[in-house]
Amino acid sequence: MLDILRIEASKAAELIRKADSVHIFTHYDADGISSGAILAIAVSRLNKQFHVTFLKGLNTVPESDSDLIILSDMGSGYPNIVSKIEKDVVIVDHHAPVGKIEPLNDNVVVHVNPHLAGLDGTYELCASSTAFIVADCLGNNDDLTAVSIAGILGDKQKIVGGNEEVVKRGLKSGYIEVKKGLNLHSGKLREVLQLSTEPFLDFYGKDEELDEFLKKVGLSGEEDVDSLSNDEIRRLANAIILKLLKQGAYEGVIEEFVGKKIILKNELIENAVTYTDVINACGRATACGIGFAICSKDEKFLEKGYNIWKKFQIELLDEITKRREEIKEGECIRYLIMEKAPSTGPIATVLSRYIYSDKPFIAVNIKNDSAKVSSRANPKIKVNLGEVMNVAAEKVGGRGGGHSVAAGAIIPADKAEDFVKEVDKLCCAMLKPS
Ligand SMILES: [Mn+2]
Repeated sequence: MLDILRIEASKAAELIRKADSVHIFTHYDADGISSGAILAIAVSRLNKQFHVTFLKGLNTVPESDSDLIILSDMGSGYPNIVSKIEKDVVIVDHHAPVGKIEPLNDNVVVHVNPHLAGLDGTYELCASSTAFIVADCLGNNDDLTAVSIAGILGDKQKIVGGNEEVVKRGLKSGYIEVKKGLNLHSGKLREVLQLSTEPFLDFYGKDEELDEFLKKVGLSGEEDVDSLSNDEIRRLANAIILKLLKQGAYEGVIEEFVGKKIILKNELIENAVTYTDVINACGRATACGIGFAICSKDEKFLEKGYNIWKKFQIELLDEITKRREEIKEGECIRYLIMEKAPSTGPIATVLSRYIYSDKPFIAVNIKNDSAKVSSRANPKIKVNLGEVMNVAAEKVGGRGGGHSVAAGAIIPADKAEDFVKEVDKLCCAMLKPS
């Protein structure tokens, strides 16, 4: 199924082989960091020089002294910028391509994107699994299938289609293993349950509740999650499912964490969930280089990475605890208007998936003149938030869009209340058509 994508990937490989030095510009999230690492490692194995720059977005024309520019996890949506690059360019991206790229002079642009190969780039191929296809054309890089897991999980994609082919290769070559178990972090059970946000079990700062929960399950909390017996895992899984349903979680989250556990046999962090979260936290903490070093198996940075992740997790949990008190209810939505909060998306994701899964959830974060909006729903709620964000934002002089269950907007700060009212109205119209 990846034949057409491979044709473009082999053209990319040809350009890379021709260059003596390569400059990779990549996104700062887990998919960006891991795809950048896959490409950099594959390039370095050909004894070529490489540079990596992490970006929040492609806002200006990237400049470099290297022979070739690679844009990773970005580029497909910015034909005007790509068309101004004064070098040969390889794009390795999975975002929907927009417009037409017109290379300067006789420069060559190779565009490796699942959408252009008739494949699904939303759930079935991310930048890092696409980057693996390019790496695969450059030599034997089967070990990098494990690195691509960080992008697949980080972008909340599924292990189906193209991703599944990449993972299968990893399984076959022994770099990835899938075991029965729970998709929880590794570590001491008590701490894992308390700090977990996927799933969010609402035990943070609630020691007594956690003690009682552990007592019922018949565990002390001092156990290492990875060495629990099958029977203990079964008891723990049942108790967690019950807890999730009681606290209002969306049922779909249950199948995500029960059943399979992905192990990365040769990576610094074997637990795929922890591996992904550590890299993601490094990106969010503007420490992309540390995430990159972990993908490159540089042990010196492992402890730093763990510390960044733990700090990130605790800050997120503190923020969730604080903001929960401030949630308001519209007719058909729940919403939160915050000022200068450290993040918007992660709060909206956790609260909408694990506590308030019955209505669309809108988080507005006002920062100076503008406000950033993140909205979340699940397949059980029949709304299209991408459309809602688009229409409501335009009405107040902003812009928005996205997927049906996860979308965002940027609006003028003084229009936050008007915007929320408009969103409520639009959601009601979709939920209760007259
Ligand atoms: Mn991505």
